Order: sequence, then structure tokens, then C-alpha cells
Amino acid sequence: MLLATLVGCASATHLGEPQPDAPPVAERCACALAANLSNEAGSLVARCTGIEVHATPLTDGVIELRYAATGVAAPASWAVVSAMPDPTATIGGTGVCTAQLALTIDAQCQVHATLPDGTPILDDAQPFDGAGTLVRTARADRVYGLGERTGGLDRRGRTWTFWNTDAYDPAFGGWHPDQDPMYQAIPLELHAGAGGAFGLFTDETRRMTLALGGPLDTTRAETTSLAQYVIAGPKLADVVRRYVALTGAPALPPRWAFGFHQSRWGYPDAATLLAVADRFRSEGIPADALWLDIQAQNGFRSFTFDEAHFPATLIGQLAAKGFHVVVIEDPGIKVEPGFSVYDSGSAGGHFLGYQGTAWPGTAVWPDVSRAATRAWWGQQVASVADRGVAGIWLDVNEPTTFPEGGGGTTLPDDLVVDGDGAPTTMAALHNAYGLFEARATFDALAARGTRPFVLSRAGYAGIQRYAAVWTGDVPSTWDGLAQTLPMLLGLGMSGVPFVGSDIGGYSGNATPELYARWLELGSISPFARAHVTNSVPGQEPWMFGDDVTAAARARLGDRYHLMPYLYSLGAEAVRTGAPILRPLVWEFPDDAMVADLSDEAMLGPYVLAAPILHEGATSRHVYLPAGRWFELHSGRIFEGPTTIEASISTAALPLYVRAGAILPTTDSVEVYPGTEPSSFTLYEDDGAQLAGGTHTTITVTPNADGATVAFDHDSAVVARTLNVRVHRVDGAVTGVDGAQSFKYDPDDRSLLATAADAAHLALAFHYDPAIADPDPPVAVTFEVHVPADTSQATPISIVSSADTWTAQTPLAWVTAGVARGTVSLPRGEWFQYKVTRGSWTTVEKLANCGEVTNRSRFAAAGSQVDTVATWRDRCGN
Ligand code: MIG
Repeated sequence: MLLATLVGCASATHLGEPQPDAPPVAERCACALAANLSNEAGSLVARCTGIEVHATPLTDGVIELRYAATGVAAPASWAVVSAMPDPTATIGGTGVCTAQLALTIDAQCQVHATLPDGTPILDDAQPFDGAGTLVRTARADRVYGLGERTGGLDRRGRTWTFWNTDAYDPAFGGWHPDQDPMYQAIPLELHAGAGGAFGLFTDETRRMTLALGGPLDTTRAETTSLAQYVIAGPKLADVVRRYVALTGAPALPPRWAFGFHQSRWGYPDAATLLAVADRFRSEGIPADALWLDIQAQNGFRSFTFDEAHFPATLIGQLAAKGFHVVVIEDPGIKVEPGFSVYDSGSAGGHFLGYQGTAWPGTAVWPDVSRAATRAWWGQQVASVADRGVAGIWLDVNEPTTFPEGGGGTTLPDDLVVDGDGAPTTMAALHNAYGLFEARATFDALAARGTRPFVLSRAGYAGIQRYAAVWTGDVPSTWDGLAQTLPMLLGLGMSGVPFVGSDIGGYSGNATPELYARWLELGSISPFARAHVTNSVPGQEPWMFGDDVTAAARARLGDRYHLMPYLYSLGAEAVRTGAPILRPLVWEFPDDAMVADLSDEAMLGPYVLAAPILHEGATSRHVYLPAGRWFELHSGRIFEGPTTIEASISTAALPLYVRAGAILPTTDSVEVYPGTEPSSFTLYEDDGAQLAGGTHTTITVTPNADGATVAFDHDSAVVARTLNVRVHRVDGAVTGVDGAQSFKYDPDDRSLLATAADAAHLALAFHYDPAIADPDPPVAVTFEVHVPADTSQATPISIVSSADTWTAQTPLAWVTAGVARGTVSLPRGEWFQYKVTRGSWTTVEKLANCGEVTNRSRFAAAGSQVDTVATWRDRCGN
């Protein structure tokens, strides 16, 4: 027994592979504490010369570590909202043992931790120096996370700084390709390697660096007390779920905020905004929000409006057109006796003891780390909300002082701040300024009874509780676009699911091609807003020509069609912290091909997106991991793992649906049975309610006779009809049990059933699930409207790039001026085409007899109407 105990309490493990001989975790703590250790109210405390280390097991799968100079008390955390002791953990021997982690502290107060299987995960290489430096042996693994960063997904190989910064580089018109630090500081490391993933969250709001470039990982901040949380996996999803349990669940934005947003710095007046709103409607491009930047304020005074150009009636007029309005509020308040915000702020002692320069000129900054000041800020927010404003945009909250650019300008380090009742300095609080400001804003809006929408540029761990985040001033360059996707993925993996970028880029005059590609990425970004700087043409979709306008209509149309899926992913993020847009490694952790793959992403668990991120691309490689994939629009099948070459056009956003997928859309639930049962939770509510909402578990079970699809609701069922479409049905169909009616579309190869919703609804689709041909051509339907006096003696024909423009495929006359028919084309490929009357001498022409640019279409089942203005032989050319 004694021998077993000694073995179980053997000294610290060292780095390497899993150790199959490691004793069970509980045994490792089953003996008396070593001499330098004590158990103090559920924490293991180690004392060495000049330093002490506290290790506290928390539910579930988290160990809090605090390194401190001897006797230094723990400061309060502004990130951690819930830290419950783990009652099942044991403290003994040299360490702490939990179901997920085993941690030991050696005689030099160095910490070593392993997974239950003995895989070492944490290995202090030196004792804490009492002054903020932690040095650990680097594992030969990957590190993800760290919030908003340039570069790929894997953070190894660099030193990163945590210091919220206005990253705008005037020479670049945005942040520089290697910019570090950015606006946000989220010190969450996600380590992935042998044994799975684990997390390390360093809860520090001072300037901090993390060097991941060599054999040692070094964390450095100027502090005598450093708190870290070791977070168990084994999956990235487990780490992030535990991290958001600690730092707070993401706030679900109202449903309108999942729509498309249009912004620009410099809309001059109400008439312009009303015209923009009308244009969205007349173009048929869906959109839900318009934004007011600082030009709409009265002389850059936060919480005011330039009433002459943006009267209060504007908000209601836009609401009547179906638009919500979001306004910007900067933290720098104009120093101006008589300005009510300045006066009430001064009277309440809400401003920090420093005057600097910001947009309004000489300005003061509220001490948002003080509860009373947050309440005062909330009153200002409420006054704007009273006007009808639906959301608040928090900018320059790093906080930034002028001169802007280069990032070095912020409030002085030695400024005294309240620190939520524990006075400290700006140096200690800097990275939390935006978090406090977002909290004050969110709380004020939530008090009004509906879900707030807040967008924040700066933030710290926990920002997800209050705000969506955008990637700031990204330059309108191809590099800026290419860096945006990994930046969004990194933020998403760091517990911030609602993220987006300035669609089109912030400055640099996007070309039509760049704008189209950015909009396509934007169409799958959790937050989708076009925005641009002032004194340049706007970045509304129609500013870039007909092709781009059509692309915007199509891609945003898809986004809105998938809204129930997107919204449900938002609700999933609230429950689990899972990013809405996630890297492939999140879903396929064992696939080495995707370990640092950042030019593709998963929209939720089921849809793989391969946006086009390079200038002049005429096709792109798409890596599809193991399993069966269905191209979204055509149902074309690919068997992964494989790399395919996707054909593209201006409007292209290659999207692939994973077998097992369940995609609720606005008019149906789209189901792609896999080889195993799968399920998805559909979330529905009124779009803005603070709590409640209905969860529906949709389960798909494949079987030898087709598949069953079941719906189970967690609340009362409303009277409605459900449309359920099962894809890849290309064998014989014998019926659907439980449906009111069903319809088989052999060309789309889908079986659509209609049923009345019920508390438990089960549909059994009976079809031959064998797949006869993974990639048959598709009969694409064309409906062409031609001048009414066009002779019906010759057929209207389609000529296309699919056969290098040779065949003239005739359509049938429906009536004078309308022809209809199908053309067999390669499924899931883009093609170009023109309309003729059977020969090139009769090809279509523009009304002015100019050349018609080739029409572009994707080969999938379905119909489209094209209108021909006139004919070449009529033009005489
Ligand atoms: O000093 O409000 O990132 O989106 O348009 C620039 C004007 C301040 C920076 C933001 C940008 C916004 C701009 N702001």
C-alpha cells in the first residue's frame, strides 16, 4: 500500500508522448502532501523563496493557477464570471487531480500538468520570477486562438503582444499585413497535439507578450501576480465550451443583426440614407440595417446628432422601409461646458483625470471601470435608444487618443482608474477598457427588455458576453481579404462567435472583383457589414456594376435563405461557445491536412465554404476531408478526402454540404442523410426576446429503405406546415409516411415532403438509397423572354461554354415572346451562355445593339428567367 502510494505520488512528469504506465489520476494525489505544499480551502498552495503558487480545481475540467510574489493577494478578475470549486477533485501528494487533469507542483514551485493518460501538457521550465515572467517548455504542437491576429491559424513561431491598439497604419490605409497587436486582447491559447487539445487562459489586462517562437514558451507581463487557467479538452470544442463557462456565454444578437448591414463613414444626410434603403429594396438585395458614423454627430460629440442633416424622424422612416439603425459612440467626450454629456459626466465625477485629443477636439474619457460611471454611460446610451436607434457601435475604445495611426496613442499608463472598486492604473486595466464600455452599453440596452446589439472594436476575454466584434480598418487589398478569413476564425476559436470584417475593405478603393469576393466571404461571416472610410465612393453592392450587383443578390439571398440555420448556430454559440464560422480543424481534428488550413471554413458543423481570396482566380482548389460531400446548389457528390478544382465565376462561393447535414432554411428543412444518424437543434424565437425561445431537435436516421426524419420540440407547437427535403434520392421512390403530400424531383434528386408540425413529428422517406451515379449531368431549365414580335419560325436556342460554344440547343415556344426548355449540362459547374435564334448570326444584342456580355449560371436544377433585348440580324451587324 505504501509502495503503491509512493509510485502514485511519483515526482513530476516531463514532456513526451502519452505515458501508458502513468498511474490512474486519482492515485497520483492519494498520499500526504509534500513539504512545501498545503491545502488551503480547496487550493493547493506551494511556497518557495519569494514566490507562491496556488492551484485551484474548478468545475468542470479547469484548474486555476496563480503565480505570485510571496504574500501578494489575487486581484479581481474582469473576465471570469463563474468559477466553482470542483468537489470531485483531490489534492494530495504533489498535486491536484481531477477527472480531466493531473497537476503537480515541484519543490521549486514549478508546475507540471498532464492529461489523465499521462500526456504532459504543461511544464514550467523555470520558477515564476515574482515579476510577471513564466517560462515553459514548448510542446511540439500547434497553438490556436489568441483572439484577433494576422497570419494563419497556428500561432507558433512568433511573439504576440496583448495591448489593445488602434492598428491603423496611415501608410497602408489600414492595418499592416504583419500588424501586432490588433484591437482585441484575448489571451486564450488553444494547444492541440498528442492526446488532444487543452487551453491556457492568462487572465491579465496589462500589456503582455507571449513568445511562441522557440523551445520555450514565455509569457511576460509587468505584474507580481499572474493568473492562468488550464482548461481540459480533449477537443477544441471542449476547451472553448469550458472557457465560455468561465468567461461568460456569448450574447445572441437580435435576429435582424444576422442580416446584411450597410455602412459608410460619410453618408451626408437623411435623404442619402433613405435613397440607399430604397435602392436595396428596388435591387432586390436583402438588408436589415444602416449605420451612422461620426459624421452624423453634432461636431463629433458622442450621443448627439447633427439634427439638421439627420433629424429624429429619419429612424422611423428607415424603420418603415424595414431598416434598423446603428450609431457610433466614441468614448472621448468633448470638453465643453454647456454640452450636457460633458456637464453630467463632470458633475458625477465620471471622467478620468486626463485631457487628450480625439475627434471632437480636447476630450475626456469616462472611467468605465467604475460602476456609477457605467450607469451614467448607460443613461447616454438610453437617450440614443429612446430615439429609436437599434444598436450601438463602439469605436476607438482601445482607447485611442490622437494622433491616430501607428497605434501608440492611448491614455497614460499612470492614470488612476476605479478598477471596479479596487483602484489601480490604466496600465493595469488598459486591455479591459473596451470590455467595461461594452458591458455598460449592453446592460443599458438589455434593461429596455429586448436583446441588445453592440459592436465593439476593442475587447478582452469576455467581450463575447456583450458585443459582436469586427476586424477594424482592414485595407482594401487582396492581402487584407486573404487575412480576414483566418482572423475571423481565430476570433471565433477564442470564444467570440459573432464576428465580421468591413466588406470591401476599409480604405483603398476596392475593385469590383475584390468587392465581389469580399461580399462572398461576408455572406458567410457571422456579422455581415459593408463599411468604408470617408471621402471615397461608397461600398454599396450596386456601386460595382451589374455583375457584382447580381452576385450580391445571389449570395446574400443564400445567406437569408439559410437564416434559420445561421440563427440556430448563433444559439449553439450561446450554449457551447462554438464559433459560427469555424476552421476545418474544429470539425476534423485528426486530419493533418487541415491543421493550419485557413482559406476554407465550416459554417456550423455542416457547410464547408471555400471563398475565393485571390485576384484573377479562374478556379480554386478545395480540400474536402473524409466523408461524402454534396455541392450545395447542385447536389453533385464528392467523396473525401479529396482536393477538387472548383469552377468559379464572379458570383461564385463554393459551398459543400457534409453527409448527415440538416439545414433548416426559410422554406424547408434540407436533409442529407449520411451513413450514421445525425441531429441538429433548430432555435426559434421572436428575434429579440431576452430569454426563452424554442429548441427543436431534428434527427435524421438513415436505413436500408431510405431515412426517417424526426422533429421534437421543447415547447408548445405552433400551427404550421413543415417542408422537409431529402437529398440524393436517385433511386425508386415508394412513398413518405407521416406526410400530407410529397413530391419527387428526379433532376434535383430530392424528395420533398409536406407535413403539419406536431410535438413529435416523424416522417419516413421510402426510397432506394443506393446512389446510381454520383455526378450525372443536370437538365438546366431556361426561360427566355424575347421581343414579342420575334418570329416563331426558328426556335430560341441556348449556346454555352460547356461545349465550347458549339451546339445550339433549342427551347420550345410557350407563347409569343416566351420560350422554355432544358439543356443538359455538367452538374455543379459554372457555365456561360448566350441566347440565339439558332445561329450566331441571330445572337442576342443589347437594346443599343452593343455586344451582350456572356451570361453566367451554375448548373443545377431550377429555372431562371432571362430577357433578350434584340437580335444581331435586327441590328444589322
Ligand atoms: O479615426 O468613425 O475603425 O470603422 O469608420 C477613425 C470613423 C475612427 C475607425 C473605425 C472606422 C470608422 C472610423 N473610425
